[in-house]
Amino acid sequence: MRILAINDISCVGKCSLTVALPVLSACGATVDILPTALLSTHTGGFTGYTFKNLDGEMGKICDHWETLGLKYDVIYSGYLGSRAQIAFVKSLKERFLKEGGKFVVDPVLGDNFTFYKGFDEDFAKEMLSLCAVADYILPNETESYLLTGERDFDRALAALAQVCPHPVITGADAPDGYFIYYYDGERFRLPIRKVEGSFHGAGDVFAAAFAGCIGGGLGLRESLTLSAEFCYRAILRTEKEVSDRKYGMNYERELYLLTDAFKEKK
Ligand code: PXL
Repeated sequence: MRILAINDISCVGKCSLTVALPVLSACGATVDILPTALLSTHTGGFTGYTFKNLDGEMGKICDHWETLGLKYDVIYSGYLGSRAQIAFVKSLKERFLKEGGKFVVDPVLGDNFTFYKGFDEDFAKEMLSLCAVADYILPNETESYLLTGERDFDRALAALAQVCPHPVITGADAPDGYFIYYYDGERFRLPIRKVEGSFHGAGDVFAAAFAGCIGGGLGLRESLTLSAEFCYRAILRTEKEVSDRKYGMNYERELYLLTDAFKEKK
């Protein structure tokens, strides 16, 4: 299984590519990376960070790859640094996804019902157009709202199902519990365990695990269940071991859950 991970490199504060590489590797994938931006830290909670947009490099990198004839079983995209970049990533499906391959989009926009720094309504609109070419999208509850304008999860999921065949709303805090809402021909809810508080990088840990599971041949529900369990255990560990949550999740010692699940698979 060969996966292309498109995401930024935040040098400090575990998220994006520094998480995607180990997590996807644990699922047995060969991982190639297309960095979208280079930051000294991620943008959530740090001040004074450096930010270098890699728009100019991405096109050249992909032109070179075309000469190598590279094709992917899964393309997984996360944090994108500009609207132009979103348009560019859309074109990569055509150029690099194998016939029958899967395009997984984590529409990284925000958390706690606000946009991450540098993102706005226009950016969300462009992100929705990327969702429209994806097989699976993984918005958190904030992103599902920013993409659809709906706070109600059933209505948000229904709106997203008009755009993409398999929308997944991760970590939905509903009146009757905490769920993953997803659409697979009809609407389903998967109950998940909740830990109070917010954990930076949790969305990236979950999304990378999901891309690895779905690329590794697990079904949709099975992929969601395993990714949620992996993420939950990493959250428990982080809660115990990490005093400053902006530095990200301690997921490393839970990677065996993924390696074990995939050890019999080719
Ligand atoms: O984890 C999402 C994310 C990814 N990349 C960058 C971010 C964030 C969230 O803050 O700032 C650069």
